[in-house]
Amino acid sequence: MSLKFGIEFVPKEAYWKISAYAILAENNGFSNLWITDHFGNRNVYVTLAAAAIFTNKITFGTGVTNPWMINPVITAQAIASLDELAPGRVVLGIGAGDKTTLEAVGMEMGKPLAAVKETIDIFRDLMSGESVAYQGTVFKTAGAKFNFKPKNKIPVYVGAQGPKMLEMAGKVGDGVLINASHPSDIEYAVKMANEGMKQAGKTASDVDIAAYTSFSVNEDMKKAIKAATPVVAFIVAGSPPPVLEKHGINLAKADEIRAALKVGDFGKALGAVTPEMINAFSICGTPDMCIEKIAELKKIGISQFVVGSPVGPNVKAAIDLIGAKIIPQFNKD
Ligand code: F42
Repeated sequence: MSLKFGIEFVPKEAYWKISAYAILAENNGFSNLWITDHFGNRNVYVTLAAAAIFTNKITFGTGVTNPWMINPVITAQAIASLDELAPGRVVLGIGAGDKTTLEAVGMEMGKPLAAVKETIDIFRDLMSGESVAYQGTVFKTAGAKFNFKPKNKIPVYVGAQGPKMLEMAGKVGDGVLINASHPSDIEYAVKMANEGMKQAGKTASDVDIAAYTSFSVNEDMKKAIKAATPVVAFIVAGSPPPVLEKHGINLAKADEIRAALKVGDFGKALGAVTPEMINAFSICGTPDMCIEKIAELKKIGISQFVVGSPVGPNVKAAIDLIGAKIIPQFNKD
């Protein structure tokens, strides 16, 4: 089976720049475009709307939104409206939400598993065009209904890391977005998602399992690593000790990075990033090095490989390089 390629963009860039990247990605053989959702960046739906208008065939969606910042009915409304801009090309990506970001606006995560599941239920019910009376533990609706009729069945992808969320993603999702880059993390996540799929009587072709990686490619390995280093520093700073220990990462070094980032000393933070950290939390290097690592993930069972930030030291050049040298390697079988 061939492997699909997706690409993630963070809308810290304006809509026109991401639209230009989206066009380039589409022309280079990427099938999926994912836009992240954090309130500090540009709005995810404005960014997606622009990308929808400027592209022709790439499938696109939130990568990922959450149940807390936007009520599920508005999420459904936004996705249904996007589907009118680009019929049949839209997906919903939903996850528990980023704890730090939520706390910054005084929101508590509450029951993440229930909230994500209930958002998916309400989303699907509303998309059917019927009046929805839903009694969840987190969300309730009393006769919510759209005044327009959504036309297409829209796939739902669940962003998941924890064992229960992964299992639920496999059980109820049309896709799973696994935010990890290392084979051991992907292997565990695929196993948990498969568990959920089994419970629902699903087979591999029913759920698109995506590795949502931190990625950097360049013909010069050192340049690729240099571009990945800031992203890895932030991942290390945000990772709990068990995750760091699992990858043999020195906790004192991780503390050093966290402390330096907190006071804005980026030089010190980036200087403390080790090769072990780069290896654990990114896929980076020359095209050949990346091909080898992607092939390993494919063997584990992923069906989509998502090229995430930073993509490469030069985003445009990296997209062209992926299209010329990497994607064709996975279109052969
Ligand atoms: N987060 C964002 O805010 N923006 C993004 O753009 C974004 C992109 C993204 C892409 C892929 C991806 O996989 C994740 C992404 N995230 C993004 C992060 C995402 O929002 C989550 O923060 C991340 O996936 C971590 O969530 P998790 O799947 O590990 O779930 C956490 C919350 C968790 O604790 N899960 C437990 C588990 O085992 O899976 C479940 C805990 C549980 O069972 N809770 C009970 C319940 O009902 O929810 C309640 C327990 C109680 O005590 O009340």
